[in-house]
Amino acid sequence: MFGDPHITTLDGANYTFNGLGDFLLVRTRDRNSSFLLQGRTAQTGSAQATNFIAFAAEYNSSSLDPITVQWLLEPSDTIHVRLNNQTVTFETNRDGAKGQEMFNTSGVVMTRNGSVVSANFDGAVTISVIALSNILHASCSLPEEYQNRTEGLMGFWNGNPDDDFRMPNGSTLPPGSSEEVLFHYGMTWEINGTSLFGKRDDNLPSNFTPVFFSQLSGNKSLNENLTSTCNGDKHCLYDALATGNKSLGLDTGMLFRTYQQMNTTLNQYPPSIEGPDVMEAYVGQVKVVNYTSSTKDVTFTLRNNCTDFKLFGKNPWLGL
Ligand SMILES: [Ca+2]
Repeated sequence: MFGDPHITTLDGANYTFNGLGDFLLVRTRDRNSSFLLQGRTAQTGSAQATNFIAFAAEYNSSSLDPITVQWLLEPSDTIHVRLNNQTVTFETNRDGAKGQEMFNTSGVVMTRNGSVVSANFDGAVTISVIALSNILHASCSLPEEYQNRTEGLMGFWNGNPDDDFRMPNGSTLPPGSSEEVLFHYGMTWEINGTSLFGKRDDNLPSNFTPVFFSQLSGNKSLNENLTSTCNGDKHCLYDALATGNKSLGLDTGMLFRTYQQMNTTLNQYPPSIEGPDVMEAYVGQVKVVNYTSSTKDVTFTLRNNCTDFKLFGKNPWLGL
């Protein structure tokens, strides 16, 4: 999920949704836990478009107290982070990457690196939020247990992008629906009661209707110029045309590509490895341990140059 707002569903369907309000992005649960992600949008300057200005997540599990994290956009692409309605104070992480700060408490680990703030809930769900050009963008990684159990703007997660646009009443839009139709679909996920953000203090115009790409692409000379600047990327074009800001469009285009790469990585689950968890060895004796994996293309390597360990074979024997 990213941009103006351009959204990529959990199954990888892309669409543009410029609704104004508080929206349900994901709601899901399994036997032991439940997770909720909401997003708040505001009008992008004077453009007839909107962008995310805040995200809020709530994680509940049988073994933890409920955890709520809010990411709120502040000037100069900074993110104000709140945990259970208290401001989070990050500390320098000496073990982490340069410039990385951390906050760690029961059930949640958060890291901040410049304009990127990530939260991991109970080792299961990760939400990453970045502030760029005064717009918040988010991406999320959910555990497999939530498959077939999601609803909201991030779609119905079941491996099939063609059935992602499912409304609260259970009906589904066909793939390839127009932006106008998708706008009305998106509005069905607006939160009418109290959201995790609480009441809004800005007065929203009622019945905000965004400008659609089909209307924007009318101006031909501008388009040819922009098309080359944006390298044909539709997300970049929309943002640049709707806001009149080329660099915002380019930022969105860049993010779109980064998210695509990230999604490819996130969609891969770690391989299963069979072998003992504990090894007992005695000085002067050779101990051979066998680790195998039935997952395709798994390579075992030994880290560091430890001369006491040797690796045999591709599906290896570990000797020491
Ligand atoms: Ca789906």
